[in-house]
Amino acid sequence: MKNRMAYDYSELLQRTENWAQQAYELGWISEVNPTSFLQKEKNPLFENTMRPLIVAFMGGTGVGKSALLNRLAGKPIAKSGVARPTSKEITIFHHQNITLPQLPLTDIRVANHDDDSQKNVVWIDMPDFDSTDTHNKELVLSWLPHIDILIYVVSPERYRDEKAWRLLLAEGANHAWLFVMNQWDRGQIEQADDFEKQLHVAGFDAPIIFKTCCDILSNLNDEFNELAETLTSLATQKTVEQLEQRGEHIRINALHNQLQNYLLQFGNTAALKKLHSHWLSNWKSTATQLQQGFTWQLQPLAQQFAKLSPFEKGIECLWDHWAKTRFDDTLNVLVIDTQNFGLPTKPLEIELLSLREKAQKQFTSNTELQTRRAITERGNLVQRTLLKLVGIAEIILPLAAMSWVGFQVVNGYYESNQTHDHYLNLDFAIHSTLVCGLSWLVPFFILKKCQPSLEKCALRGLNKGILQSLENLNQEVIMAIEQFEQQRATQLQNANALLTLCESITSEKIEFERNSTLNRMMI
Ligand SMILES: Nc1nc2c(ncn2[C@@H]2O[C@H](COP(=O)(O)OP(=O)(O)OP(=O)(O)O)[C@@H](O)[C@H]2O)c(=O)[nH]1
Ligand SMILES: [Mg+2]
Repeated sequence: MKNRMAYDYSELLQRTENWAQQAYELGWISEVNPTSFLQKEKNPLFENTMRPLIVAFMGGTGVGKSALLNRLAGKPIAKSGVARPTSKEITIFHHQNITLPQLPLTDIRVANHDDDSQKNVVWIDMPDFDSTDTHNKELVLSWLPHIDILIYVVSPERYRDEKAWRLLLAEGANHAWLFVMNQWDRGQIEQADDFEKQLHVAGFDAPIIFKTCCDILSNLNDEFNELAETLTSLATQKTVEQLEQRGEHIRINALHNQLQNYLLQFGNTAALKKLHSHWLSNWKSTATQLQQGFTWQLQPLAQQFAKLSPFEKGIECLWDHWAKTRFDDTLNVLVIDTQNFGLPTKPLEIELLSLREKAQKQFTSNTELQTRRAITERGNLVQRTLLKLVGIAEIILPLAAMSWVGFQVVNGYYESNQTHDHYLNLDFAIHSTLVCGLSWLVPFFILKKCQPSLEKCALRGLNKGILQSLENLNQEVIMAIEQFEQQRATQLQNANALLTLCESITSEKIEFERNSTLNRMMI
C-alpha cells in the first residue's frame, strides 16, 4: 500500500510537471509555477517508513530553540546566545544507532546520543524564521518537507513573530504542530492564554502547549519533560506511517489545486463558439474590402495575361502592402477577441503565424492558377460546348453542301442524257455557290464573334481566383481556430485525467482519533 502510494505520487508529480511544461510551451499557461516545496518528493532522508520520527524546533529568533535542544542533549550542541540571530545552521540530534543517509541539504551540524528512550526521534534545531537573514528562511523552508512534527517555539513577550506566524497560517494544515512557550520564568498565565486563543483562531481546536524554562539559574518547575515524553510516545511506526500518508494526501491535494489553478487560464468552452461567429462576421467585411481594393489592378493584369507573353509585373502585386495589412489587422482582431473572451491568445497566435507568412504566396499562386485555366479553357462550359459544335459545323456544313451540289451535278447530267432535256441551268449554279458559301461562312462568323476575348477570360479568371483564394484564406483561419479548439480539448482532457487520478488517491480519508494527541496537533 505504502509503496503504491509513493509510486503514485512521484509519477503524478512527474506527469503534472510534464503536462504543465507542455501547456506552457504551447502557450496555454503563462508560466510553469515551480512545484511548491511541500510537493517535492517526501523524505529523502529515509526512503522507507521504518524510520524515526523527525521533529524540529522552529520560531522567531531568541525564543530559545537552541537552548531547548541543548537542554535535551544535556550539553551545548547548538549555538545558543545573545547575538541575534544566533543559529545560522541546522543542528540534528539523534541516537547513535540511527544512520542518516547522505544529506542533500547544506549547513548542518550533527550530534549523537546513546539514550535508548529517545532512539526513535530525530531532533532538529532550525535557525529563526523571522530574521532579516533570508538565508535562514530559505534553510528552514528547504527542511520543512522532511519534518513530521513542527514544534513552534515562542516567548511570553513575542508569541506572534510576524513571519513565523505567517508560516504557521500558510502551512498550518500541512504539518503536525506542537507549541512551546519558552522563557516561562518571565511569563504570565494571561500570555499563555492569549497565545492559546490565537492558536484557536489559526485553526487549532485544542492545541498542545508546553510551558518551558531553559534558564539554568531558575528553579522553575516546567513542562519540558512532558514535551520530551509526548514526542517519545509519538515516535512509533504507526504514527510515522500515518503522518507520512497524511503528507502524501496533502501533497496530492496541493498538486490538484495547482492543476486547477492552471486550468483557470484555459477559459470556457462557450467563448470558443463566440470566437467562431466573430471571425465569420469580421472576415465577411474584410473579404469585401479586399475585393474592392483589388479591382483597380485587375484590368492591367488581365491585359498582360492576354498578351500571352512574360509579365512585366507579377500577379504578386495584387497582395500588396495594403492587402497584407488588412489581412493582418483582421487576424489581430481575432486575437484581441480571443483575449476579450478570456481565452489564452498565444496558442492561436502560434497557429496564425504560419498563415500570416504564407498568405501572399497562397493567395497569388491560386489566383494565377485560376487565371491561367480561364485563358486555356475560354468561356464557361455551355459556351465551350456550343463553340465546339459550331466548329464542327464549320467543317461538316460546307462538306454536306458540296456533296449535295456534286450529287445534283451528276444526277442532272444523267437525267438530261435520258430525257434529252437541257443540262443544269444558271440558277442552279448561283444557288449551289450560295449554299456552299453560306454553310461555311455562317459557322465561321459565329466562331469569330462568339469566341470570348483573352482579356475577358483573364479578367474572369482573376475575379474567380480572387474569390476562391479569399475563401481559402478564410478556411485556413477556421482550421486554425479548430486546431486551437482541438489542442485545448486535448490539454484539458489530459489535465482532467490527472485531476481524477489525484482525487482517486485522496478519496480514502485519513482519520485521527478524536481528542487523540495526533488529532490535537492538526488543523
Ligand atoms: N530567561 C530565559 N532565557 C532563556 C531561556 N531559554 C533561552 N534563553 C536565552 O535566550 C537567548 C536566546 O536563546 P537561543 O537558544 O539562542 O534562541 P534561539 O531561538 O535558538 O535563537 P536563534 O538561534 O537566533 O533563532 C539566550 O541568551 C538564552 O540563554 C529561558 O527559558 N529563560
Ligand atoms: Mg538558535
